Amino acid sequence: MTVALSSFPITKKWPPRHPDRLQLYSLPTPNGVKVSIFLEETGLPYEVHRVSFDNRDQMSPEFRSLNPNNKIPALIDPNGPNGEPLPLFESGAILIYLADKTGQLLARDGAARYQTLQWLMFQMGAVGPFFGQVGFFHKFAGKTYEDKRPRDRYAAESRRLLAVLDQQLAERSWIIGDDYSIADIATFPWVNNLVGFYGAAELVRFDEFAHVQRALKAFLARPAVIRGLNIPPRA
Ligand SMILES: N[C@@H](CCC(=O)N[C@@H](CS)C(=O)NCC(=O)O)C(=O)O
Repeated sequence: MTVALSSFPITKKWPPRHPDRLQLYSLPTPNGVKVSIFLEETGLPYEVHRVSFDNRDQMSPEFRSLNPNNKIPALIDPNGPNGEPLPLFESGAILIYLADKTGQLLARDGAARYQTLQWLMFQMGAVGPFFGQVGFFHKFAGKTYEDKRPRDRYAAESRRLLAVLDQQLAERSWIIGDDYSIADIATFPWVNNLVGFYGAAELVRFDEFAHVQRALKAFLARPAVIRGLNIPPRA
């Protein structure tokens, strides 16, 4: 029996205008834009709904019915496996699912598939969490803490991660080689955020990572990235 999209409580708070399209619930944060950039790169039809942090939308019962971890991005594919709607959260899982659905930006099999997933996990398990802590201690509430040891610890680890990435990019255009992939889509929004919005370029001495700088510049020049970085618009 096919489950209707309307049976998902989240559709009561954010009614779909195009129920046949992917429903994305997001904001243009480094995790949110991974999905909008992927969708813009591939042209998969979707409808985006803004989850306002100012209104604490992520804590609403409707949003939590889709993601009990109350974080964006989350999505529903009305036409998932076996034609049933598929609800998903966690940006890495969403990227893998959409890449497999479209056959784009992740090899279907072979070494390249697992190398892409390896670097995606590197982003999910290390780059995102550590860069995020730099944001907290350098730009947000933790900025006023007198004890600078937490900030310095996260900045040092972020520098180390940037060095790993720099070495990987020294002989490659993109993270896994000549092919742009979901590993790049997951990683560069975080690098961009670290040195842009968080203002931590000096703290992590970003000028020492020439290969990361070059790849970030190429990433930010892609038309789909330019669009995706502002989807959904903040207001
Ligand atoms: N591991 C999760 C992390 C998601 C996440 O941290 N999202 C942030 C925005 S970048 C969020 O929704 N924050 C709202 C909150 O914590 O209340 C993913 O990659 O999807």
